[in-house]
Amino acid sequence: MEVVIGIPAFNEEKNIASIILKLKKITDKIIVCNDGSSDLTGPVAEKMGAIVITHTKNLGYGAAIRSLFEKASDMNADALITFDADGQHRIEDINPVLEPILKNEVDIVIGSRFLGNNGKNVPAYRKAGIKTITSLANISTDIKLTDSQSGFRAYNKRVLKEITPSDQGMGVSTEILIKSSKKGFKIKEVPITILYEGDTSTHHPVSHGISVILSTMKFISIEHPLKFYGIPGIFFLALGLGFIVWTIQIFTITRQVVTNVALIGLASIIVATMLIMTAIMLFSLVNVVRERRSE
Ligand SMILES: Nc1nc2c(ncn2[C@@H]2O[C@H](COP(=O)(O)OP(=O)(O)O)[C@@H](O)[C@H]2O)c(=O)[nH]1
Ligand SMILES: [Mg+2]
Repeated sequence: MEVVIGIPAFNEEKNIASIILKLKKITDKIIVCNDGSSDLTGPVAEKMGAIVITHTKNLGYGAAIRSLFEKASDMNADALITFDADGQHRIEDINPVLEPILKNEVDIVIGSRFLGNNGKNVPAYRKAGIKTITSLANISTDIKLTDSQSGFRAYNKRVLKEITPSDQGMGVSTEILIKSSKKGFKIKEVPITILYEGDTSTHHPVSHGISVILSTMKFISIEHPLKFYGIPGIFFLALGLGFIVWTIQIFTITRQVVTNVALIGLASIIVATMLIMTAIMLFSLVNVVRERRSE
């Protein structure tokens, strides 16, 4: 089995050499996606013998994952492991993450920071953010995950061939899971230990969290437009009709229109119409695009 390790890297000259050196014990097929770094990440990685994909400007984590998928697929890899460049992941966790793929048990393995009893290292505010995003992602995937945001994963060949990540940023982690679940790929989590020493984050946690939540909602809405817009649409329709009926009832008794009640009714019906139209239009659009793609 040809195993490739892919490392997304943005300004990681401090860590990249030692990581590549350690990973060499596992495979000599190491790809680094140097995503517009302004430091020596690219030259250092190349010197260490990695295959380097260069983005001339910073496109984001998701764009790097996409480049790694494409390169691994071109190399005809049987498995791709994604591994962070900042030294937070441990080399000794690679075997457990890879094993279910080698045994052909599942298609994707996620190295979870929370499975078992090992969430202790994760700062509380990060834990809260990751949990929120993961519960959002769980709406759309069949299995109940504990860590949808881990960058430490293994993918088999089928996933590399069939999934094309499109999110440019950190939202790619949930995007891949939502698309994979739709295709019926099997996903499993195994516990890993995450290290928090030194500089471990590129982005501010708040903007990072918000952008991932928005992106996850986008992918859920595309995968399940009828549910995503239709259910709130029906809710607002019922609410609006309720207020209109109420307005009429008051009118028949008092011959007066209570404007506030009537306005809430009208506004709800307008919102409902918009949501229901969005649901139908998006549903049709997504299906037309899918049909064209499979022609
Ligand atoms: N290619 C690329 N990689 C990035 C970017 N931002 C972060 N990374 C890499 O993605 C990995 C995880 O990023 P990090 O900021 O540590 O995420 P966190 O630990 O979840 O906060 C590291 O290897 C980073 O070098 C980016 O804009 N482009
Ligand atoms: Mg990190």
